[in-house]
Amino acid sequence: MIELIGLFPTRSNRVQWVLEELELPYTFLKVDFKAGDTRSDAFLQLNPNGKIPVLRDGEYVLYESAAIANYLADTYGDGRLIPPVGTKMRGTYYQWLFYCTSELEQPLWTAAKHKFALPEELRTQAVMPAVKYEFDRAYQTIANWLEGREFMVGESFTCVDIFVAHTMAWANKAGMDMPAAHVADYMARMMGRPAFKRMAEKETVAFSKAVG
Ligand SMILES: N[C@@H](CCC(=O)N[C@@H](CS)C(=O)NCC(=O)O)C(=O)O
Repeated sequence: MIELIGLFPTRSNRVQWVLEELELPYTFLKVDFKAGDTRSDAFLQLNPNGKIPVLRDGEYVLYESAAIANYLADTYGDGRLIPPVGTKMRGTYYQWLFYCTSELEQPLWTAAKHKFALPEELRTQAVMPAVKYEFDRAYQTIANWLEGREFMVGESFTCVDIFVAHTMAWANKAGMDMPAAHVADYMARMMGRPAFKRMAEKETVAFSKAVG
């Protein structure tokens, strides 16, 4: 049985979206890092970094959202969500997946760390102009690439679309400027997918149960 360990809304949504796209049965164990759940001995045995998401597939444990997404697509995708190994398309897929996690996401994570994740004495607002500068550059690179394209890679939906749409949604929440209309259309298309809606619905139900 597959178990996703994470929290809504965090990078664990990327993994949950993959699970929903592949229509795999899974359970979702919620852990709240703000409440210290990810610092317990039991959690640190799974991920010594004390971070979510973590995936358990039987005895097998994996962390890092991009690694988990690739593992799931390779293992259970049956040709869906990831181009075949050894093709140029797979190379392009890796290019954008790594670009997303190292260039597009990095300034957002820097901003978040200086807002809440770092110890208070290490936080500074002085990083914010660099955050904006770096995000704008990465956003523009992706906006240029998306011009005239339906998906980030090739002619079909892949994990890269999940990562880019998730990260852009994060940027939106963080108040970044994202002026390109075709990027907004792309995001609306990605978030209009049945798998995304199923994930959002599950979260709404779980959230209302938790607060109700
Ligand atoms: N590169 C990791 C980043 C994981 C990460 O930083 N997760 C955040 C939540 S989105 C977290 O667990 N933060 C808790 C902390 O930093 O203590 C991935 O993509 O999985």
